[in-house]
Amino acid sequence: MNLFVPRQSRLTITVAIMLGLSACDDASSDNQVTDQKTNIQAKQFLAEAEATLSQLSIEQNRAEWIYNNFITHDTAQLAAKVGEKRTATSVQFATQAALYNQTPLSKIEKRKLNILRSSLVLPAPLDPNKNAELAQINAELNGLYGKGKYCLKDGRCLTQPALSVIMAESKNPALLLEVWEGWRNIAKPMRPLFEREVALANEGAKDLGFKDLSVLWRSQYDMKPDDFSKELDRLWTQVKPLYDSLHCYVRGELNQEYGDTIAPANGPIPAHLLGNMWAQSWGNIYDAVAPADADPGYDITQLLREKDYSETKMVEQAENFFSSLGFAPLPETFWERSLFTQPADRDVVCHASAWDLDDLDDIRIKMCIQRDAEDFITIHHELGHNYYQRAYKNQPFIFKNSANDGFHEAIGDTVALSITPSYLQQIGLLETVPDASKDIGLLLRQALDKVAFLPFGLMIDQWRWKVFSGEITPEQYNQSWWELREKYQGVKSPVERNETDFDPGAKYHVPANVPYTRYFLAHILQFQFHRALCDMTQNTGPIHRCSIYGDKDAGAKLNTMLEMGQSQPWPEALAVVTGSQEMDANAVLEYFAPLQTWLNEQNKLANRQCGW
Ligand code: X8Z
Ligand code: ZN
Repeated sequence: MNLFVPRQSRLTITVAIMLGLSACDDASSDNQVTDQKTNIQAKQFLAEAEATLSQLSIEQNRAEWIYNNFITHDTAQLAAKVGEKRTATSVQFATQAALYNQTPLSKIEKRKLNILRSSLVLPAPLDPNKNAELAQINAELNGLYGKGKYCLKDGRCLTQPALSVIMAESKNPALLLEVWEGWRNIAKPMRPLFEREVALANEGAKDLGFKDLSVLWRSQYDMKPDDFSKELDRLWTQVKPLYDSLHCYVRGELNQEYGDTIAPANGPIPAHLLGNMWAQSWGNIYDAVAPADADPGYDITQLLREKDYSETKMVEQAENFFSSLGFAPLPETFWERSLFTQPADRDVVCHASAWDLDDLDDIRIKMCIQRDAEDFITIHHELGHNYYQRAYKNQPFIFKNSANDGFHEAIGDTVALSITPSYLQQIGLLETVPDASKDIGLLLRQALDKVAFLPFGLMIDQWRWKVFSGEITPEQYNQSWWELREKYQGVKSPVERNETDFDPGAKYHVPANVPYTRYFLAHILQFQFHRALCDMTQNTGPIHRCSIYGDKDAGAKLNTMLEMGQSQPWPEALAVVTGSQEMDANAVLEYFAPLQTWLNEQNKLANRQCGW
């Protein structure tokens, strides 16, 4: 098999290197590159790759920023054009990186080459026409999501943030169902585009020597792809009993609220009743399921409104938290260039994101902030990305990333775990800190967001990996989606679905092609980070009452890990903060231990049959 390698003499590569070797496989005797590369060539190659890619990255960031803030036909074309160029170049470098398998290299060089080879999430085939087609599809899918609207029976046409407010606040099951179903109409036209995207990206992954895109995505964790899958199973097994208890309790309470017809006492929970468009986190139904005698008696949404917090003030408050840990304030340009509120006059991608335009200091967020608790937490989440980006800005380009993608998603959430009652009191949002008798309420509120999320965080890529590997065919897209939703989350569609629907496309990360397992990892890691950082503070109470607010030592420890970027395997980075090299869901279990006991008691008292 001949492989076209630009700017190289033609090289013969055995089929073994083309197929099935993951990025963490060391050079083996199977990988026979006829033209042995020297270490000097490797150094030159890496220098060229970093210089070229870093320039292209900035160019693409700017085009994407404009497209995401101003969705039009023309901005889509400009974004696709730059995407095409960047992907073609990245694919070239990734292909060439594989040629140094037998070259004597330092650890750092080896790591850089591995990252170059395996960090694409949407690899294009070598054929330039197919690359252009893929870039076009990618931009189109993003646009379809960003422009998505549903016009209600009452005549109002709403975009995603407004529809989500209804899902969060309404207790009218007919309205919830209408909005739930209506939003999913935006995804139907995505189906053929997605199918083609998968075919092209799979071909791209094969061109790079991976069996399929699933193997490539799972090759980004410093371990063999199948070992990574096993690692996920292990973590999920650890937390599943806690999830089951929560599911059982919530289903019972919803049954009381809505009755047997709408919310049956057994089986999976209908997905439109959980306070969220995707039933991914359930904090918004806290009121409906709250324990009567342990409610802490405050609600952050209400507090923000009472104190008249503007969107900007919400961001300033989050910045203040990071400043209290010793992080330098955000630059002026952050405030000038970020998007905080949804513009009335144009389509934008409202899904919250954090950006690093120049890979140095031009950090920004883009969000259509709602003045509620959920978005107050999300702002911390986004700033976590920005502080991470700024912390690793002095790393070489290839290492300007998080230890693994779960780390990037975990930092802001870790900080947000410190939004405790006493923190809220310290910043003047809350008058009185509820006493220990209200802990179950506090923990339940947190579990509805964090524990409920776990199976959702896992199932999205369980679905996508099977799609990529061909185990799920296009004719089974929607049915298999709901099978996995039921298997992992114990939720079901409230209405009959069929294969003209494409429900995965109604979740941002599918059309945007953002891997999702990162959020599952983040939901485990953030509790490990929180526990470890709390151990450094004066905190003596339970871990869920601990806030690291104002603790410069904790901040410095966190920063040490952030500064490393992706320069070391993630277990090393994890050990910097936690002292351990293992991901471990015990921190989640410890945090929620009193709640789990309470949930089990409640389920027993109410004689509930758990499971689905
Ligand atoms: O997409 C996000 C962030 C941007 S990275 C807002 N999250 C996931 C989601 O919204 O589905 C954060 C939690 C999970
Ligand atoms: Zn994020």
